[in-house]
Amino acid sequence: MNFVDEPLSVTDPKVLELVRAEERRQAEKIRLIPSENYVSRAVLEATGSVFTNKYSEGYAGKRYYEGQQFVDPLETLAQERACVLFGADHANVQPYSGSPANLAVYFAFLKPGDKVMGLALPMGGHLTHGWNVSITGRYFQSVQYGVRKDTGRIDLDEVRDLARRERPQLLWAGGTAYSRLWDFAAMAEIAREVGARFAVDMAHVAGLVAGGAHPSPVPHADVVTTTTHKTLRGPRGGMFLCRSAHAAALDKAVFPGLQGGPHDHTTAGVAVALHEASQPAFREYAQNVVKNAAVIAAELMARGYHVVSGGTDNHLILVDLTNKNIPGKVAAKALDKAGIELNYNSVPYDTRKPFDPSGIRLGSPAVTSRGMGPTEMKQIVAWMDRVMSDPSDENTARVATEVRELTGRFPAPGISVKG
Ligand code: DSN
Repeated sequence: MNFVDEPLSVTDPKVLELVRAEERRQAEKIRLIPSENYVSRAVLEATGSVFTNKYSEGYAGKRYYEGQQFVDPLETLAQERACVLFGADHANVQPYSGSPANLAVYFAFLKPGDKVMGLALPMGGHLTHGWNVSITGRYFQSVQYGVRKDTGRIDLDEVRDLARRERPQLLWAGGTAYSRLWDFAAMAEIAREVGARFAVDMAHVAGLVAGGAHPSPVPHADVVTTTTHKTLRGPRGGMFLCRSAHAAALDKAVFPGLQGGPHDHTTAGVAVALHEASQPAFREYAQNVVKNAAVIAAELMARGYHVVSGGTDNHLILVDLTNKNIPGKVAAKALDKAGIELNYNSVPYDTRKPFDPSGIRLGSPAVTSRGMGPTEMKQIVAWMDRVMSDPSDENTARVATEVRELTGRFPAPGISVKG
């Protein structure tokens, strides 16, 4: 047999071993990183398909390579599904991930040196919304808004005042550690008043928007960007949705502006995920994500934890551990040993450094995809509290045993091994 026909177990057992180990890890752990999830077996299958062999620079009907008989209908199907699901005029499913999708917005709408305004990274924003270490904060002037110290929430009066003073050309809404609803209509109004384009990065909440568990930014924004792998539960990828008037400029910014050939195997997985997201079961999942996050936040607060902004409206919870005398990183590492995976994170006005911050960030998408509900959320918070109160190896080992018993009862989607 030619080596190309051998299974992975024969060609590269080392890699297979790592794949199996990662499957087991994902099955055995309680995964609470709010930007992660489990894709379905169908999404895995489509993403691992022979579309990985194809080049297709260009767009359907106008490619720079031959052999597009099946790529064109695939990409068109994904675009149509995205437009129907989110009520958009136009969708582009080619961005490799969220950051390239966001860069396309800059390339389409701004010139280097123009001004961008977004939520600051330490306040819950994203690097690509103008933060200084990102190309978006280096090649563009950037002004950043924050959240109020007393409420942990965005104050629209402050955003409006800053926008009036600074007159940015681009205003971003959206973030990575903001647990409250955005008033997209009000943000759009501010952008209109100062003559800025209004872009929304809905990467974290795209699945909630699709499932009707979060207001949609699509009617309000010039462009909406997203990743496809967070709450939306697709393969790792990116996408944007926009009005027809902006479609040509934004498409051109993705290709040939920023990228070469789209990852057609990812497009296949995205198409499947968009189909799944249009089903009634996905609406139920989205509602349950929000319900589960609310239970986690309430249980943490009942145990004296400082949940930033006093709760959550979405899938995400940000906790300031200062009053518990345990740094975020120490907590996250002890919890990981106990089989509870989340990430250490800066909190607004953090006095500690980003690599050793005061907080942790967690969320409910992956555990909800496993079918866990309020009872399990309460149990998870009880375990978290036990670990953070006593991060010793003996204690984390005891909790890890109990965690594995729970995860064994909730099979991980797309993974055949038992927990
Ligand atoms: N890295 C993503 C997150 O974890 O939120 C944002 O890009």
